[in-house]
Amino acid sequence: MPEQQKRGAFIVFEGLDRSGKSTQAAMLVDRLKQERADVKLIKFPDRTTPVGKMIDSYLRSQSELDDRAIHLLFSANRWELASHSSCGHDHRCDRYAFSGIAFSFCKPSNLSYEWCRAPDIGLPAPDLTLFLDVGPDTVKSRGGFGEERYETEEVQQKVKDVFERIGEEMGMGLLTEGGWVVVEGDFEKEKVAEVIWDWVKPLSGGVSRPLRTLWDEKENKERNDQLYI
Ligand code: NYM
Ligand code: MG
Repeated sequence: MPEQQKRGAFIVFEGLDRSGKSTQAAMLVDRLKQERADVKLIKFPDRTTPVGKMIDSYLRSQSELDDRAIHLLFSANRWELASHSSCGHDHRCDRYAFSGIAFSFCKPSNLSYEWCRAPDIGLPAPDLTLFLDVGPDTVKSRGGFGEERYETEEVQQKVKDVFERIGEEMGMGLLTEGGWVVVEGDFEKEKVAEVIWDWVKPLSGGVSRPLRTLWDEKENKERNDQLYI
């Protein structure tokens, strides 16, 4: 495919609370901006939209919501951005649908895994998801931990277990279907950034294959033949 038809890669950062995602996403965007001007960093939840404001109030325990209702709000928050801005183009994203599943599935109300995944089916799929692997015992000692809902060691351990399941399902590695990569996050931030750069570099010149969609069965059948960058 000619260079000019390449699109920007859609790269997602996932991990526990206080695992360093926001820092690494910002460092990566700064680095990429030296090469291309159109790199955009988005973050979920996006607390600035009307839906995002409801989420923010819930996370800060200023309001109570049914577990299903808040789950659907998190998903709606992604869909509102997916339809406004072409979410899959030139974007680096701090959290995505995987956080949606991980944090809701481990709640005591026992929502099923399939139910948690369903509202996000059809969203733009990342080309690469970098899971920043930092243990619950580490994040609990980081500044600010405990200020928001879900920030307990017990919840973070459960969330980590669900993220592992998601990673296995997505498929590990850059050229496999889900592009899920585990990055050891318990090092100095510059060192972690270098490891991340090694993964991102092959995608930094753009991607040829069409943007895929998350968990779309029809597309899943077709896409295994198209694993080229
Ligand atoms: N969270 C985030 C969810 O429960 N579901 C979601 O879909 C997303 C995107 O919100 N504890 C949780 C994970 C975090 C919290 O995220 C706020 P952040 O990145 O700390 O602002
Ligand atoms: Mg947080």
